[in-house]
Amino acid sequence: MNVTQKLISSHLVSGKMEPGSEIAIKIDQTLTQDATGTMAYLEFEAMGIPQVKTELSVSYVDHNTLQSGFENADDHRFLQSIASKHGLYFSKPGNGICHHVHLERFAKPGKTLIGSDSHTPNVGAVGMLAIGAGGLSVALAMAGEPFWLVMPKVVRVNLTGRFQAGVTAKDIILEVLRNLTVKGGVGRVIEYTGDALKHLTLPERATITNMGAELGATTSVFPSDEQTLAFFKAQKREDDWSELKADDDAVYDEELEIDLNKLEPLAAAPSSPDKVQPVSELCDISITQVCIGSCVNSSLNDIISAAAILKGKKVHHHVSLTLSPGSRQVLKMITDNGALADLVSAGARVIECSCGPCIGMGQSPPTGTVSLRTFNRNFPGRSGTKNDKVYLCSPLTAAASAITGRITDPREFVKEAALVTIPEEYDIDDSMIYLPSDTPDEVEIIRGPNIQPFPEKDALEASLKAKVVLKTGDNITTDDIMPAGAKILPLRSNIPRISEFVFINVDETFAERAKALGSSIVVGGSNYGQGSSREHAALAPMFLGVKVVLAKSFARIHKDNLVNFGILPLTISDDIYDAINADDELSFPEVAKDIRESAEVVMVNEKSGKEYKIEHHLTERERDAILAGGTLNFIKKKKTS
Ligand code: MIC
Ligand code: SF4
Repeated sequence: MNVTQKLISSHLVSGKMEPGSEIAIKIDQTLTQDATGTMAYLEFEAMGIPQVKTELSVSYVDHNTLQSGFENADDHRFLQSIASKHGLYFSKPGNGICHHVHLERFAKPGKTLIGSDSHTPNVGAVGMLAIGAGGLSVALAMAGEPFWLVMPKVVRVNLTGRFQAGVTAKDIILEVLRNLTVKGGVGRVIEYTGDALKHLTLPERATITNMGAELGATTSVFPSDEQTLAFFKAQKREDDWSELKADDDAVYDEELEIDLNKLEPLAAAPSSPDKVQPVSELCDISITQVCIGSCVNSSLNDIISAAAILKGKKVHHHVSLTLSPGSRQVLKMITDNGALADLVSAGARVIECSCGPCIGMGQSPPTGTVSLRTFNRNFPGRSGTKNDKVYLCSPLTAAASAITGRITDPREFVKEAALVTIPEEYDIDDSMIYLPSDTPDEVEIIRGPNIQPFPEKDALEASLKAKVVLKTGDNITTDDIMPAGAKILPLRSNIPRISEFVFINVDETFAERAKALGSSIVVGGSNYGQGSSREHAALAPMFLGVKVVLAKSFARIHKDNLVNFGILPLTISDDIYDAINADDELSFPEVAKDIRESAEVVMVNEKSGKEYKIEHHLTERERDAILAGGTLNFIKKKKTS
């Protein structure tokens, strides 16, 4: 077996390990972050389970850290109190980005993790099966329920050779994205093998598994080997380590070879992580901003290597350079070893250890200019500036460019290939991680006015007739559906208010029109709902009356979220897509019966009078959820019957 199959088979509770069939796995660990966490805990509360049933569950605060009103601060207090009451660890704001801290302090080879954030696969670096999911799926896992997924194909990415000067782990994942695109990982786990692993440290592996999310992959995974052991020793967690390797005769469904000797510095051009080009072809593009940080590239080594380039130099006068370290551990260590002083002397603006500019929480770039970021996503408008031009690159490319004021090949500054190493000992201080209460009955949950109950939904109607409120193209992201940023993120705990912003950057009349229609349908192209795990991209449209999404294909997490909240996701052919226009009225005369009893749903375009039969591809579990008006309704129904 390969590593993926070993991880799945040791946790399998239902189904067969045949690619494409539905399986359920036992979940050992969960994580949430604040922007998705408040809803996840409200959902968990609704299940009436006093203590989490996982081996470990952690609640992090790292996204909504800008407190420009009461909302975020109130949400933090809610999260802290609910963690204490229900048996969760709580990582305080300032302690770091969830994926980073989880890698340092909690990840364990051989275990499973689901997290309400799409970059949860970050800790696949240690040889665990770590999957991003909607908040409700995480709440269910905390309640002891298994996690359902489609058995993935396993793609082997074989890494050979050694990095040349100026080339890093970020360039590996950009090369994988160039090859496979943002849809190439759908229904797949990306498993890394090869000689080059000997030299690839854990934080470098995490850069690769983290950004595997941009492939649409279920997750990415490395074996647990000597490098893994070295990392666990340095984190003083040697006892948490165990070996996990693929069998010598392991088979894979697909293969990709990458020779590190031939790799050069790469960058993803605006506005998709797979628009990858060699940095050498982008040189001379003038920039106004460089951001170093985000969960994909904010490790100790990432920052030290950027600081080494900037040491003794000054940031170009047209450029604003920001730094957001991945964790307090990293911040403390760059303070002690002088790298922070080098960066500050060069002119860096230091932001706290959080997601920050990555999710548009401040630092939106100036209009019409280029921002160069070490991040993992450059979806349109995500930076908070309309028509933004964000390029994604490695910390070396970022540092070199900050000096010159234009996109710069780091090989202008880095002449020799350096072997990345990790310290023998990291600086361990878990004092900003709080343990759950010993006396949970005495803990009072603190709810500010921002926390609103989540909306109820009725069971699926017997028949449906509704207008197409919006028709979109391919690769619609959850940032398009439910934008984030400093203004909208604080409303994550308040569905009625956040719903006013659905599709606002695509069509600012969307919310108003959808509400006026009462019931409506959205039509999308392929890879609809790529990107984030935010269930608000399903919950808020559901609140506005969206009943069905017709798309050529769906991103995995978003499809689960639609089902979880009772919106019917139907996969349509190119011909059907072409035959539907915005404003058309579509009817589903016997939708509930079709879903209950048949593999197809009948749809009529009332305008043209044409009838279509659409295969719904729903599993039995998904059918039950859709018929009940969502997973939570289904669970409640099951409990009372
Ligand atoms: C993101 O990178 O888009 C986020 C913000 O981390 C999201 C979660 C969210 O929307 O709260 C994700 O990746 O799942
Ligand atoms: Fe935070 Fe950005 Fe990572 Fe999402 S991708 S978890 S917003 S740092």
